[in-house]
Amino acid sequence: MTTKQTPKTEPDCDVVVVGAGFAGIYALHQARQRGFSVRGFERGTDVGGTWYWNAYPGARCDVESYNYAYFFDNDIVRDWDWSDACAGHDEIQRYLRFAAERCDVLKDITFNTKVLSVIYDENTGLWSLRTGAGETVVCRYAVLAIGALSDPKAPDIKGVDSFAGEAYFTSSWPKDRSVDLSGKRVGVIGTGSSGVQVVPEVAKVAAEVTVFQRTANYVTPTRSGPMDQNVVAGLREDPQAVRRAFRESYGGHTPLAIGDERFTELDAAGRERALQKAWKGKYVELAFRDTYLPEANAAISDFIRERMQEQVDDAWTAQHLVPWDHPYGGKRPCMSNVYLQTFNQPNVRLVALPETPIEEIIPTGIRTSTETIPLDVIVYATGFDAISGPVFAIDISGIDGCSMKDAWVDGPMNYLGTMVYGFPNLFLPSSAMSPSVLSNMATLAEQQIDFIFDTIDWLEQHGRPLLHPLPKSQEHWREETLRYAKRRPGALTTKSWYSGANVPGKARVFMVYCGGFKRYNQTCYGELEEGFPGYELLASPQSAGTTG
Ligand code: N01
Repeated sequence: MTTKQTPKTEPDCDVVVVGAGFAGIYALHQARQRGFSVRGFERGTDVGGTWYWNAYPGARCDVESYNYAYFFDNDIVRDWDWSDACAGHDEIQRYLRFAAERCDVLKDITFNTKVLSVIYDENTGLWSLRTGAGETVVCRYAVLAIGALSDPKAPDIKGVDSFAGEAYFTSSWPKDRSVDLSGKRVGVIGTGSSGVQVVPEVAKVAAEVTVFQRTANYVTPTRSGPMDQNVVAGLREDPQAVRRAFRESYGGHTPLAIGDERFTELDAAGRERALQKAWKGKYVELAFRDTYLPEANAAISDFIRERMQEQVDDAWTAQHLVPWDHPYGGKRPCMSNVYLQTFNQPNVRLVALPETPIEEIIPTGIRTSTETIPLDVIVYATGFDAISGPVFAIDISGIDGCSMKDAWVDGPMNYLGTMVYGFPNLFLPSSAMSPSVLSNMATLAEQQIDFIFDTIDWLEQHGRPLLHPLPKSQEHWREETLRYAKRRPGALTTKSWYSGANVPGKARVFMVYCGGFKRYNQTCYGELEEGFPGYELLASPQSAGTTG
C-alpha cells in the first residue's frame, strides 16, 4: 500500500546537487561558498562520477592532466602531483576525492543513493527530489550534475542474457573485487575509446581475445608519459591566469603543441613534412593552423590511416582496423600506442561485424553469421546512451506536469546547454548543446557551475523569481549548435553518439555545441550582464524565507 504524502511547502535546503563528479563536487563547493544550504546525492559509494564507474583495466584520460583538473583553487593546483600526463582512472578518482576533502563537501553528500524523480511543484515554485531510499528533499534550485556519459547503452544483441560465462561492462567494471581474466577466452564487443583501452590489457593475460568490431576508429599516439615539470611549474605559478586562458580558448584548454603553418599555404611536400612532425610530436589532429578545413581534415585522416596500417602485420586485419567510412573527428577518436600492435599477438583476433555480423549470444559464446566462437568471458565496451540518456533515466517533470521526456521527444532542447523551458530553476550542467564532450570537461564543469551559481546569486538579489529560457532562445540555440556542427568535418555525416545514432530509435540531433569555449562563455555571461533577455522570469509563489 502506498501512502500519499502531503507536499512540503517549505524547502529543506536551498540547493540540491545530484552527482559527485567534476561538476557535482564543484557545485557543492560553490553552494557552500555562497552561503546556501545544500544536499548532494550520488549513486556510487564514493565521488568520481565517470572515473568511479569506468574502472576497467587500461582506463585513463586522454585529455592531459595539465588541463583535465580543477583550477579554481590555487592550493589544489599546487598540492596535487599527477603521476602521468594522461592520468589513469584510479588516480583521477583519488584526485576528485582529494578535491572534495579540501572543499569539505563530503559531509554534504549522501552516497549510494539514486535520485529517481525531480518534480516541480507549481504551488510553491519548489523542486522535490525523491531518492531510491525513499527520502524526499525539497529545494529551490536543483543542479543535476549527472554527466553526459553515465547511462550505459543496452548491448541490443540477441541472447545477451543467455550467456553462461562471466560478463562485464567497461562502464560498470567491478570495484569490489579483482577480475581475473588470465588463461581465459575473452570476447570484447566494441572498439570506441573504452574498447581501444581495454583490449591491450585483456590481451596481456587472456588465452584468446576476440575483438568484435562494428566500426573502426582512428587511433593516434597517446600523450601518456611523465609530466613535464616545466609545464607543471608554469601552471602552478598563476593558476587563475591559466583558468582565464582556458575560458578564452576554443576547447577549454591550452594545447601543448600545434602546427605553425597553414594547410592552404603549403605544397604537397610541406604538408607531408608538417604531418610527419605532428605525428612524432603527438599532435597530428592539430598538424595545421587551419586544421578545421575539410581539405586539411581529409589529409590528416589519410595520413593517420596510413600510419595505423603500418603498425599491424596482417594485411586483412590492418585494412579492417582502419576507419574508411568517416573523417577524423566524425566519431570520438582514440589514442593508444599499443592497441593496434596488440593485433600482432598470436592470441588476438579481429572479427569485422559488417562482414560477419553477430547473430546471437549463446550460453557458450558468440555465434556470428559464419562461425561459433567459444568464450569464457564477454566484455561489453558498447558505450552509452549519451547526453540525453542520463536525463531520461530520472523522472523529471516541470510546469503543467510536463515531463522532460515529452519536452525532448524530438531530441534535447535547451538554452546555453543548462536550462530548459518549462523547468524553472532546474540546471543541467554537462548536458546537451554545451561544448561538453568536444571540450575539456573539467573546464566546462567549472564554467557551467560558476555560471549557474552566478545566475542563482542574481535571482537571490532580484526577489527570487523563477527563471527559465524562452522557447525562441532554445530554438535559436539549437540552430546555432547545428550551424557550428555543419562546419565540423564529419559531424553530420557520421553515425556517432554525438547525434544519438548509436541508440536505436533515439532522436537524431547533434548534441554538442562546437562554436568554441570562448564564444560559449561570452554568450552565457552576456545573458547575465543584460538581466537574462533570453529567459522568462516568473514570480515565485514562495516567500522570501530561506533555510540556512
Ligand atoms: O563507447 P563508444 P565508449 N554490436 O560509443 C560498439 C569517453 N571515453 O565507452 O561505432 C556491436 O565510443 C560501437 O560500434 P559503432 C569518450 O568520449 C573517454 O568506448 O556504434 N558493436 C562502438 O565501437 C568516448 O567517446 C576515454 O558501430 C556495438 C563501441 O561499441 C565515450 O566515453 C575513455 C554494439 C562503443 O563505443 C564513449 O566511449 C573511454 C553492438 N550491438 C571513454 N553496440 C578517454 O578519455 C555498440 N557497439 C580515453
